[in-house]
Amino acid sequence: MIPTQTEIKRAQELRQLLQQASYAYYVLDAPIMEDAVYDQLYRELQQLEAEYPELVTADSPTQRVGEKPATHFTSVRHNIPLYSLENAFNLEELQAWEQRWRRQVPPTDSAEYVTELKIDGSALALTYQNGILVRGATRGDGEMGEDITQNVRTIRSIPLRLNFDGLENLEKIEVRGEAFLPLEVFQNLNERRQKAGEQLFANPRNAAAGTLRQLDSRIVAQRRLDFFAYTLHIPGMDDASIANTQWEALELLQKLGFRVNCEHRLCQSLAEVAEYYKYWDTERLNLPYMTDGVVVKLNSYKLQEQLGFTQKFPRWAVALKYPAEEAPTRVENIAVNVGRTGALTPLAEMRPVELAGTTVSRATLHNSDRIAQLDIRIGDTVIVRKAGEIIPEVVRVLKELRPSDTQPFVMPSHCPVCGQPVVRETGEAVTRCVNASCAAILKGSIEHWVSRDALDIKGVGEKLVHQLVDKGLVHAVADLYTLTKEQLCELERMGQKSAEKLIQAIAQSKNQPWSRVLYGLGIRHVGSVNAQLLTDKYRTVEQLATAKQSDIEGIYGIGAEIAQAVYQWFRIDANQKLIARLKATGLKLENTQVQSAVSSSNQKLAGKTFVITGTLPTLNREQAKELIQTAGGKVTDSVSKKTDYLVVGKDAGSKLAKAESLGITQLTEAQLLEILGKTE
Ligand code: 0OX
Repeated sequence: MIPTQTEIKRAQELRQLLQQASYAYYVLDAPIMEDAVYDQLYRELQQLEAEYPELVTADSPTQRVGEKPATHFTSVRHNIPLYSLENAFNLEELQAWEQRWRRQVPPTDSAEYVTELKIDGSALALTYQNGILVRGATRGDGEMGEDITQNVRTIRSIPLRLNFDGLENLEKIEVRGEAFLPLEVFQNLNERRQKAGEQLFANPRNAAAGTLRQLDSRIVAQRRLDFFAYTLHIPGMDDASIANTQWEALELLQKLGFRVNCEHRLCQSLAEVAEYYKYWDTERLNLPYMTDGVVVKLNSYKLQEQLGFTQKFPRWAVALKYPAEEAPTRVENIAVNVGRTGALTPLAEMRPVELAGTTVSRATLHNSDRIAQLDIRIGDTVIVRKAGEIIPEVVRVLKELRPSDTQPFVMPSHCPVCGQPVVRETGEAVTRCVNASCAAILKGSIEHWVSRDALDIKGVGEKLVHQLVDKGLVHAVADLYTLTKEQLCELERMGQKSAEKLIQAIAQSKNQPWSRVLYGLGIRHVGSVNAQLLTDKYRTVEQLATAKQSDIEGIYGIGAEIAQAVYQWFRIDANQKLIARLKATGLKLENTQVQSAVSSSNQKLAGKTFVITGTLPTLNREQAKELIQTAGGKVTDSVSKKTDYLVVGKDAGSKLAKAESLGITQLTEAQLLEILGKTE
């Protein structure tokens, strides 16, 4: 079918409206449209495009998320190399830089500088052809980068189409800037990774770089990367014809629709630059993103041109770094912690040192590989950095200061808590204690079991858990359910009333749904979202325990690593016994609601709230809605805490990200039909 003129015009109009709304929200931080209205217009455009694929354009807001994960990234040569910046670590070095550049140009009295905050993220090179984003690439080695266009498209503050009024003759534009993860997003991401037993990102920069190199752009879209633009090039055209200064370039970038960091200043002297630098030294700790210095640029393009570049750097710009985030200190001990997954984490205990406003005395050394790489030893003087102003890390060892009697650190061959041999599997960086009854693992697993997203047992904190394990009252989570008032009353600061309350809270947790029980078991990689996905498919523990690994992997959203971890967990005898005990205590190890729904045939989705997003493969929106409603479910337009399921189709929009952030279970059309018993 061919679209009518009205449909063509409507698609254009919708694209424009959505672009404007997105620009106002993500770039200007001043929304002009309600979320619900945005979603409605987005859906209308999606439907039009689904009906007439020829209406899809590269700059359509629906094109922000790709449908298929990439298998690899292609290497690309940058049209103009991406230079890095020379560093200055204090104001003397800054002065030396000024003296150097002044010697290389005819004498000039005054020189204006533009100062910008140095965003600690990952540099990106964006290419626009006739105003449309055609390529997004990583910096790489400055000459060659990787083509990550599909991932770059997911960054909402990067325009897919430039606001081109009066600049239509600019055939090709290259824009450079910094992609970054806002600190809050970074913290949330790490919290989720911790809960799922995954390795944490050391700082927002690593998290941003790692995210940009994700092969699945749907994951990138959920991570909420942001972008500040800072340079503009027009290949083959004298840059001065569109801007004469860096200041004008920043203004132009804003006009074109980019987010430019609003803290840039025009300085008439180095003294003003110094003021800016000093002001932000403390103030930057209040910013919602990471900065590691200030970039000082000569404002005049003419001066920039005269100065040119060295092999690596522009001579007309310098990064004035904040050095206080790193400091030397001595390693007094290397302790080894055992977490709930049994992972042994070496921890440097150091002489306390002031870093970015806090006292640091411990830093994780991650694993044996990292220790070997650093060759860190007890007695060494090391440089510690407060990475991301959050997690302290040891950056390097000052070997020249090493005392003569130090010994290389060796990971213990036996668990420091239970004394059993530890294992390090081939290809794994982590050494683990695999003794299921190890007190450290046990304490960690009980703390996880009682935590808010798991069985949510109020009143059982870290101290109590330690007492219960150390006194031998609890050897497995199942023992919590046989604790008596008398046993509890013998513990420190435990009265009759508190003991009764505790027993009641523990008993109440038997009403928690199967998905929480599964999450509470603490299987590696099974966070609460994955637990929901698994229990939606496997409605009883027996079904899950006997499922084939390939079937588990077949669930949308469950990858090979997760499937393997789940499959292996149920193959361990002690775990099977634990399940049997938990079942005997009356905990829910099956989906009672859906089960009874199956038997009551036509009201399978009673009490459940659904939201539909994206284009489903076979059903249109109305058909899906009708099916859900007929089965007793409710369909609403926007995602909230009350949403039970998000039915996701192709090109899902902002709802998918919101659902992800709220941990709402996602279903494909096929999964929905399966629940409804509508599959052949
Ligand atoms: C930043 C940043 C980095 C690029 C090459 C010449 C000047 N991380 O915020 N680089 C530049 O500009 C360089 N500006 C910045 N603001």
